[in-house]
Amino acid sequence: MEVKLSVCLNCGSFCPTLVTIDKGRVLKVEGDPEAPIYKGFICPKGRAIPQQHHLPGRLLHSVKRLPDGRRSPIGNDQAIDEIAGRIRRILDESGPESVAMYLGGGVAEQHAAPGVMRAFMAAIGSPMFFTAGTIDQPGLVLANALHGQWEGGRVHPSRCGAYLIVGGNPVISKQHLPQNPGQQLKTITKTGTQVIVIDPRRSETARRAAVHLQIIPGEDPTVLAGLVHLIFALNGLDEAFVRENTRGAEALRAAVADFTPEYVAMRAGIAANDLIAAARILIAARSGDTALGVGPSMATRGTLSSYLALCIQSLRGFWAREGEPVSRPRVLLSRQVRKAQPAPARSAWGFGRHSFARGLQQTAMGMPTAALPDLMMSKGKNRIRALFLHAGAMYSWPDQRRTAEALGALDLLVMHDVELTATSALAHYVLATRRQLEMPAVSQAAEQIGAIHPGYDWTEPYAFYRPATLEPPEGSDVIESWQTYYRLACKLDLTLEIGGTPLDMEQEPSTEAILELYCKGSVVPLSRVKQFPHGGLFDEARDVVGSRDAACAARLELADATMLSELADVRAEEVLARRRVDEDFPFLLITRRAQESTNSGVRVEGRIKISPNPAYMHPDDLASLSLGSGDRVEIRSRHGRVIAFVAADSDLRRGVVSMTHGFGARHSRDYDPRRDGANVNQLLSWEQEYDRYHGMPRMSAVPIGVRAADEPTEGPRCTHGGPERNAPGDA
Ligand SMILES: Nc1nc2c(c(=O)[nH]1)N[C@H]1C(S)=C(S)[C@@H](COP(=O)(O)OP(=O)(O)OC[C@H]3O[C@@H](n4cnc5c(=O)[nH]c(N)nc54)[C@H](O)[C@@H]3O)O[C@H]1N2
Ligand SMILES: Nc1nc2c(c(=O)[nH]1)N[C@H]1C(S)=C(S)[C@@H](COP(=O)(O)OP(=O)(O)OC[C@H]3O[C@@H](n4cnc5c(=O)[nH]c(N)nc54)[C@H](O)[C@@H]3O)O[C@H]1N2
Ligand code: SF4
Ligand SMILES: [Mo]
Repeated sequence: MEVKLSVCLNCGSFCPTLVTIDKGRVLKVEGDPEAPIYKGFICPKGRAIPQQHHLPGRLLHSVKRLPDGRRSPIGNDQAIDEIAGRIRRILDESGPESVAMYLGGGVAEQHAAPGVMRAFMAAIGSPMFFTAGTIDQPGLVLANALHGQWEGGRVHPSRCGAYLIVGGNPVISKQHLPQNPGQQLKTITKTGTQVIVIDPRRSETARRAAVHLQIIPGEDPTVLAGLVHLIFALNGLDEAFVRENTRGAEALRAAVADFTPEYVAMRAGIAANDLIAAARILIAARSGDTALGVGPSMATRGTLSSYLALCIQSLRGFWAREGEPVSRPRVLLSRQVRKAQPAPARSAWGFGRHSFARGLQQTAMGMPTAALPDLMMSKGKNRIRALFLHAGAMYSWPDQRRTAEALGALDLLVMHDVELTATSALAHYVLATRRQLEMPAVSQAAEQIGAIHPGYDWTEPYAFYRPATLEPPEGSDVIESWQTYYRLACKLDLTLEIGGTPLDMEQEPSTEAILELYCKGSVVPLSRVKQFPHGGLFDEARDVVGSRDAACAARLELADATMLSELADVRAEEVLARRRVDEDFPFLLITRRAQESTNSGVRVEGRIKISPNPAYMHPDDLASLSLGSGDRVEIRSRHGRVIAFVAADSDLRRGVVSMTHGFGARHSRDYDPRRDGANVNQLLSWEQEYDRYHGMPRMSAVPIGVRAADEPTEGPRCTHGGPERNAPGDA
């Protein structure tokens, strides 16, 4: 028996762990008490790694789907040979744009993969690289472009007097408080940070807030505009900061003039005094920060909500000033000079590819995922014929039926997986993949995400490197995702480049060598980080915000024309028509993450109790429908229906139903809502009130109806007869 240091990759927290192993069997995973920052923290998903690792249905060999639908095992060398042949033919016949790649949650544990995936696409000359970023919080990135960025970065949490959390629940999701979030929240509130939470649910995070605005879903732009209005009305501007660093304050003041506390309260279903209390916290604080989760993003108008949050920060001067600590110090990335000055606004769209259905286009967040199903089903020249898919699309994309149709229309679908899921069951080739304990991991992965999304990374100069903890099972033939793309490139006579350095295409590099290349020029050399097996804090990477350039004339934009015109639309619209609730669809469905799962990829069956995804409702709403906790229900939207079961949750606003995504019928298994959990994405459509630019549709604040459903007479049944039915030949 031995105990090895490792790290959990089941979410973006990267908790350091101690793994007890006996003869290749993982017996126990605990938090590492000696690791800095985390203080031994670990959640149930980390403790369940032994069950996850020894999943009974694990793919130990790749499989190929035969034309008649049966599957046969195939060696990885043979599989890659065949895939290369098919890709070469598709490239010859239809050109590079007919080959696409989608990077989603599937690569979360494959730290070497994203860079090699991008290098492969660059080498074949295809721009069709899509990511989950456009069904997550694309508005954060677009709003940053429109507002301009403060080069000094955000305020370090230890200095925040106010912290505004909008539609996120870090205590469970860890997004925005990525290390031991409960402890982090306790520490900041103890040292004087006042937390404001805007959420239709009294979430685990909202419970600790000084002010909780329990709004009607979808009203974030209204409430944020109301806060901006009050900052002006109560003379809460940081006048010097606004004068020196922004433009458009007067236009913004005019644009929010009608978002009075009375109007906002009436529309968002909150008390005007609570809104005023929240504004007073923001105004009284000398410094602060805002954090947006997926709630406002999925309820549409995520760019506008993100933009208004940035405006609040700039009106209040909530940015790291000269001499203050850099809030996300770089360790395994190269040093970035941080100055106390604005970088000017830039285009968020309109610069890239426009040739997508419904006017969708490439934006600052990349290619629009919403365009992918259309492209796969296109009969035209723009058809995508081959897709490398790293995600649980059948669970996580809106409209499962369309997803199945689109994936089914491909000439070649290649997936990596650790088991056959409803998604990988559709692939022509499923490449059996190494699991997290079988690959090295490095904190740079989170630093990279943190450079795009402020909810990840560390606010101290922390870094870790962990070698693989154990070898794959004997007799298995499993691969890492990056190796697929490297080996395909070799067969296609392509040279891959990482950061300008060509890879050796004769001798396959090790994963370590790939990670070394990613860390080239980092503030702290990777070799030094490797000397700290528990992970370390690297004081030489601490940094302070430098002074402003004398010549800097850039300003943060408070009055972007598109944003202010969207805000005017919000104020002018008929609220109930916009909300689209009526007699048939009286409830609003919202998102929530659960402690026991991460998206569709992490659902460990066995020791921990799986949350089977109940539809949470307020007890009074249940009573009004004569329903009780545990009752089976049919949930309908204007686009689909699912069978689920309800549970009482008095923390919800009335009229709201809260469920988790990523659940649904498992491959080759009849569907039982109490065991599998309903797939909420069957209720969504790509075309429902989609964002004009990046295409993300309405995925929260979705109007639904709920009614009692009969219990099945003879055990579980596949109620949506969908594509996740057994493929012919499955045992
Ligand atoms: N209704 C609703 N829908 C949502 C959301 C929501 O809040 N509500 N959230 C959205 C958000 S924010 C996101 S980020 C997406 C996340 O959704 P996805 O991007 O789909 O991520 P996962 O579901 O985690 O994908 C995990 C799956 O990827 C596949 N996979 C591919 N390559 C690999 C690999 O190399 N290794 C492994 N282990 N698996 C691989 C496996 O089938 C695995 O089960 O969902 C989005 N969908
Ligand atoms: N345990 C676990 N952790 C995860 C994940 C997971 O699946 N499980 N997924 C990871 C991923 S991919 C992501 S992107 C992050 C997401 O991290 P978060 O954004 O923190 O995720 P959620 O828990 O879905 O929080 C969304 C919150 O928004 C609220 N909400 C819903 N609609 C609205 C609305 O219209 N307005 C407002 N103001 N609030 C609304 C919901 O009640 C909920 O509390 O989490 C990551 N971490
Ligand atoms: S799943 Fe849990 S243990 Fe694993 S990294 Fe996330 S918070 Fe830590
Ligand atoms: Mo996400």
